[in-house]
Amino acid sequence: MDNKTNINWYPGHMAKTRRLIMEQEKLIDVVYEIIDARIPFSSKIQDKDNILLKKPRVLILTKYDLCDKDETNKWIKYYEEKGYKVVKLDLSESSVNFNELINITNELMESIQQKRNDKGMKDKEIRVLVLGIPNVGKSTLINRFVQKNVANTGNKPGVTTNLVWLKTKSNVLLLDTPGILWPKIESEEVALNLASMSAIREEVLPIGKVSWHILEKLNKYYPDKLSMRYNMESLDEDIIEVYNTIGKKLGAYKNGEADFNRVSEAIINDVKSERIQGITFDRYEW
Ligand SMILES: Nc1nc2c(ncn2[C@@H]2O[C@H](COP(=O)(O)OP(=O)(O)O)[C@@H](O)[C@H]2O)c(=O)[nH]1
Ligand SMILES: [Mg+2]
Repeated sequence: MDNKTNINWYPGHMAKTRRLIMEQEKLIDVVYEIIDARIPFSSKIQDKDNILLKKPRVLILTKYDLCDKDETNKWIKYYEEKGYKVVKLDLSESSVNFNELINITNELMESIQQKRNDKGMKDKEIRVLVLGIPNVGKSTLINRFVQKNVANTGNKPGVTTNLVWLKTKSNVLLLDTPGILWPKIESEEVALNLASMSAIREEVLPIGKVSWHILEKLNKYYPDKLSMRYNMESLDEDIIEVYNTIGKKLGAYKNGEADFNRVSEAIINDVKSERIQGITFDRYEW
């Protein structure tokens, strides 16, 4: 296995995305920063790498249905104590209640709207940019939030032609293309957490390392889920034995050892396809 991990890999188009977003700065009222509830630390863009930090911001934890709520709620508390407005969402169902998000968005805009009212102007529609790293649910959020069956696109006067604002059932307008940022991966732990939740892909980390990481986390925090998923009577401390057990079950076991790649793919896919859920890999107190 390749032990040299290029965790600082940074795709070229990310720099371009950053620049494009910054060009639209004036048009954006509020930022929705999206993170994955299963990795509330690892999927968060750290302040120094973040953008539009002066804009009012809501931190949205998606995939709340898939997380370990006890652990994720500690992170929510942590972010709230840091001053973030936090909303948790389960976007797995097509009908999602966005009232809390809408209310918070309006609260964040209150003083700006008040200044307009003082000048005799009406409240403005609130223009929101959805921001986050890959695979956290940005597109799903936009699709669920946008009013369906309505001609919901079209350029507003004064807006650059390539920007399309989508209407929702509220006074919130969403920019049709989310801002995709790349995480600054400062530790292998973070990289592996991201890869475990498919936020970064195989080019960055070998699948053997990723599957090993998933098994270690399950073994440590969720042994019942591990033994239930792979139908193992007693959990072996030796993770190699877990690979062997899975390999035998999959028919991927030859000459006394598991086919490491096939078993790794199966493990990663078990998380991806939500066969293993109720898990949170970041721990607030390590
Ligand atoms: N179970 C569940 N899956 C979600 C949720 N939000 C997004 N997903 C899934 O996560 C994957 C990535 O979502 P997507 O919107 O494409 O992420 P993006 O790359 O940030 O735009 C898709 O398979 C979605 O169906 C959620 O709240 N719950
Ligand atoms: Mg997307």
